[in-house]
Amino acid sequence: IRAHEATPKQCFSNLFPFGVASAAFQTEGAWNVSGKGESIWDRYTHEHPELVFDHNNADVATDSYHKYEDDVKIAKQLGVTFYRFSISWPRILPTGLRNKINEDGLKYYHNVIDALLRENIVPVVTMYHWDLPQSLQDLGGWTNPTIAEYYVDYARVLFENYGHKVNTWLTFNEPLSFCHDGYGGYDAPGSRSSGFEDYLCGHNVLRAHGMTFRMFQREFSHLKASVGITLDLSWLEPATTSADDQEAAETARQFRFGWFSHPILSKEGDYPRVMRESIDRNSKRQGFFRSRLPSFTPEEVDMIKNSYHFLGLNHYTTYLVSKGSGKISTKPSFDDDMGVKISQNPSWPKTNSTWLRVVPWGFRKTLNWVKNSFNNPLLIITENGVPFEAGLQDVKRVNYIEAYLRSLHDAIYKDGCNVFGYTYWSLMDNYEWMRGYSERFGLFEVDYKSSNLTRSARLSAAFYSTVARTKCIPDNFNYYNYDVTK
Ligand code: PNW
Repeated sequence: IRAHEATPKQCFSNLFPFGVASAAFQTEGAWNVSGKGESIWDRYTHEHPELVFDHNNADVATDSYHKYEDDVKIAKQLGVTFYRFSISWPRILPTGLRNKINEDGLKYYHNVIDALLRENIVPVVTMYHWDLPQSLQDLGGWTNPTIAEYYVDYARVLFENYGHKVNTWLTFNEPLSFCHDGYGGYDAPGSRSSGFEDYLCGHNVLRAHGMTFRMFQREFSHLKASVGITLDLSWLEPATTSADDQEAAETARQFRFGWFSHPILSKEGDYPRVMRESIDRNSKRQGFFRSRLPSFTPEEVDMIKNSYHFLGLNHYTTYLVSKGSGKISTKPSFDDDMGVKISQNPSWPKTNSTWLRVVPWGFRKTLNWVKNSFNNPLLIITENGVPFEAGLQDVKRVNYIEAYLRSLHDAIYKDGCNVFGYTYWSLMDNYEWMRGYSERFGLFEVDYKSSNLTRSARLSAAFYSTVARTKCIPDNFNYYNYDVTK
């Protein structure tokens, strides 16, 4: 596109599905209701309210456990093709193990799925969106290798009960986030050690994912269903054109995305070479007898390689990468192993998240990088979204969505990226992990002060609804005459 040309109307194919997403812990509430077990996020936010930005917990959240029919109604109002939500492991298996199945929990998700199907909305199910049963964390959580078997048992319960109604499954949401930030940072379960536990977590998540995919192929091949995994990739752009910064940016992509995508999507399988070499080398320099990054057996490499029908991709923002100092501390860390400097350009527009700036061109670059690195795999955008202040006239959110959709459109129709489906995060405002209720990503605003947690359509809901129904990015969207209350 040349700058002087007016923006042409951009349409996606007639079948291109638009959806919205949510996650169990962020919306359901009812944390100890009807037999649900405690999750690591229940425990963490109850024990450490001081670590949550607004000191709140998700005991009620948007009360979707009781108000799921309202949620389905507003999704219907949008005219979306699908709704991506997650199942809470401890609501189904209160102790994490399948010796005790919570019938009320099973029933709840049947109700959600049936309500969606009645309205012709396709359910897309994430099996794990970070809310691990606390009793499994007491055994070491994702650092304990046995958890992979327990996860397969849980996944089997889901296929057995919902397999005839759900045909799109995601095993995990963003292992980078819950391994790096959870087992190496300040997310639940909290106080772990980076450069160690994050790698153990990643290793067992990859094993659990591969084993689940093979179990699905062996036991449920009669179901017409697809199984994938959601990974997050912020675009990582070299800070300058220097060869050093370009190499640093590629190293960062391999650490942050290749960590999980290379074992699953690459021809060779296993961890990216740069990750293996850097962590082996640093471990040796720090006096360890063996590498802090565990190794797969050749059988595991084969099991994990190609264990997907499609890849889910979450994309929000872009970072700049420059060469690191080459120094490492005696205390191990993922960041030292990656060994680069990451920043953002202060001129990029800010949002209500410190980590999220508006950089639409990064979306197209991300998709092209995935296309070129892994032979153009089938992708669904499982999350893209932005937080702004409360209020229904959210022009800034409309602008974000429009700009990112144009970038996506270019990636598909100019560059040939194999993307089928886009998901806005989120249907409505919800509990944003360590940021509590302070960050609002919703197309619908939630009034946390009202007794029934009223959901109200924002301007962005009207905009996104137009996109979802017409499959086109409107070139004449009227920002001011929409009655967002209808
Ligand atoms: C996602 N980053 O996490 C999660 O899947 C959602 O549950 C969450 O509500 C949403 O983003 C908004 O925060 C991310 O630093 C966390 O690029 C961090 C990043 C991206 C996604």
